[in-house]
Amino acid sequence: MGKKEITFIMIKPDAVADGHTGKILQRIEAEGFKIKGLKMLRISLSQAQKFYEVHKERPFYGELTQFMASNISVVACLERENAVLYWREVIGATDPAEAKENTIRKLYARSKGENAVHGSDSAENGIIETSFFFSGSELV
Ligand code: FUP
Repeated sequence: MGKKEITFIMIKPDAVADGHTGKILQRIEAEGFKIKGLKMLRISLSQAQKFYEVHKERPFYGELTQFMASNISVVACLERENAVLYWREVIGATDPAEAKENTIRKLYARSKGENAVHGSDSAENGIIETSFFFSGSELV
């Protein structure tokens, strides 16, 4: 058996606005994740800019950060064996046109830029990104 790991995920403004929040939370539980923290919020532009700072020089940075601050998101910390890679399998490729059947992005994303969900890319970032949005007392 693999080791338990945490990952940080977001249900982005497109998926919340399009009414997919409940189905995505149901999928999270069906895939065997334990929800360690969960909240709904409107991410500020400065939070979005800081969160995606790694993409600062990329041409899509402005659009991406404005989109993330445009409406309500759901943020969560999930625990599971191999949580980081498993969640990235469940969500599929960044561009929904390239995502496999039945992945969350294939099912629900609007486009490559408005792609329904986020998932950390490493166990280390799972911890860093979780602490960006959650204090210790907000996690079980
Ligand atoms: P992912 O790890 O799949 O979320 O993808 P990246 O970290 O590469 O990109 C982060 C976000 O930037 C994506 F979710 C959407 C946005 N993005 C674009 O809008 N255009 C691109 O070409 C690549 C990423």
